[in-house]
Amino acid sequence: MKSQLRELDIRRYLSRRKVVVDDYLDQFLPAEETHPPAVHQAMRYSVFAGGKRLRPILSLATGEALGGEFDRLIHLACALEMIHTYSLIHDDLPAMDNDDLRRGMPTLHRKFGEAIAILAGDGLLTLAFQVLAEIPGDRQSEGTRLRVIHRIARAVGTSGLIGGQVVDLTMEGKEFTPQDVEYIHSAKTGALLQTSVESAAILAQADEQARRSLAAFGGSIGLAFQVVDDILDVEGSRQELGKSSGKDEAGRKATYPALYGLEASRRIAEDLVEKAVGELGFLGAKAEILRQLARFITNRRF
Ligand code: GRG
Repeated sequence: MKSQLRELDIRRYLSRRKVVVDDYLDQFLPAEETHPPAVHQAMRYSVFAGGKRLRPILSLATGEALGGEFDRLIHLACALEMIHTYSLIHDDLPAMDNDDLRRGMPTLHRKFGEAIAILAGDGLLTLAFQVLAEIPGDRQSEGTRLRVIHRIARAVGTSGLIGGQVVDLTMEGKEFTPQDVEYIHSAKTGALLQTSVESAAILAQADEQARRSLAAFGGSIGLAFQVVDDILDVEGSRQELGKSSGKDEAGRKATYPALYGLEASRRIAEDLVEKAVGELGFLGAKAEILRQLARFITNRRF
């Protein structure tokens, strides 16, 4: 009963925060009619096609638990969602996963064509760094802003997202080891989730020990998130997920269920979340939202 109530609470929290994040995304993104409209319409189409806004919400929740300022954190939160949306757009392209459904809507290249989809993805990635460079603050906070930008660039580049995607694509149909799968998941998916937490800690000027604990928390929930995504690809329906399912097995992708089976994968995800929650002790009651967000990751159905 208590855990059902918690689940309801966290879902309500997520939907309230999504409204706030969407409002600011709307302000940061150029209006559809801004010249040249084709690319701005496409950027807005993908950003507002749906999405749980987990990365921005994790970022806001972390920063706020540490007493960070909302006006600064919201720049970080929206930049992370722009980067995430760019990665989804490019991942769906014919040259990559060739998907026709994302967030319950036709993928961007199906709707606007491949060239505009590539450019809209590039536009979102670039705008994200502009929005980060515009984090408000006095001269003293410039160093902090630079550290945040550097941390995010590392998570998104060849040592993170792009590196993970390259190994994922090149391993398709080949024999893979547990180390391969852990690398792919941690880099492709985990890095952005981890940096959503860690960059918020940096922006809120957490001390070194707190930053490390939060980075460990983010790393574990990031990996757990992708393990659950692998499970949902086997168990979830296209309607529930708003994207195609069953593609991992068909494409002989490197996944946790392929390595360990569904039951063991579920246990791995739960253990990762418990390990993550164990890092939050220093925050006491202030970490309650982060704890619930972490548990939502293993309980989610979409
Ligand atoms: C840079 C081309 C390129 C790719 C990088 C991150 C990535 C690699 C590709 C994105 C596609 C993908 C399957 C990523 C795995 C992470 C994942 C499960 C994304 C979906 O995240 P959710 O569930 O999506 O948070 P919503 O729609 O709710 O935002």
